[in-house]
Amino acid sequence: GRVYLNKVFHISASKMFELLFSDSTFIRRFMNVRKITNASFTPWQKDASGNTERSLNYTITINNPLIGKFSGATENQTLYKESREGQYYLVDAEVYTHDVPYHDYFYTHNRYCITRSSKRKCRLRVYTDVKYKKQPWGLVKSFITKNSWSGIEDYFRQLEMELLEEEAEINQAAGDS
Ligand code: YK8
Repeated sequence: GRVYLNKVFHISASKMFELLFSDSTFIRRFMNVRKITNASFTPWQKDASGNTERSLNYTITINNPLIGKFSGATENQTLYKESREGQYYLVDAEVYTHDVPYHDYFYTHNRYCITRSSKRKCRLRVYTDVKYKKQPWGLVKSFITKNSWSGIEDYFRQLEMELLEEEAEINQAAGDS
């Protein structure tokens, strides 16, 4: 896997969790920018093991002439019970794209880790891996991997930029640095 984001933001850990993992204006706006449409979220719900889960369905827009322009996607998120309100949040997200070539071969695993570094600061770390459900032919595998990494890299680069803007807004509104 790879680490796409590993950065301290001048945003509290609980605020960061709210921005990324609730039906926030921030995430709605970010989805708009990424042309992710028809988004629906289930509420967070505790499962039998004590973790909390929810799932998202949306349509992604793809900038790749080899693939169709749109694909439906499902993202299953798990907030682990080891998470501590305001201190530490660990979320795993499995993203399945339904309408791209070879979609039945792979999915993407994103791990988001938010850790409090001070009252108004947190570190956000995102680790990503492309997982295979079936072993494709070598050439197909490298094709999937290459196309996935570029799309994922682009997504998290933009997420970082949008978070930096949000950070500036939050801290300006708070009237302190
Ligand atoms: C989530 C990983 C792969 C997929 C895509 C597939 C190409 C298939 C290659 C063929 C289109 C929001 C991506 C980037 C779509 C977007 C997914 C997003 C960014 C030719 C073999 C959607 C995070 C996320 C995870 C995985 C991304 C897909 O929150 O290349």
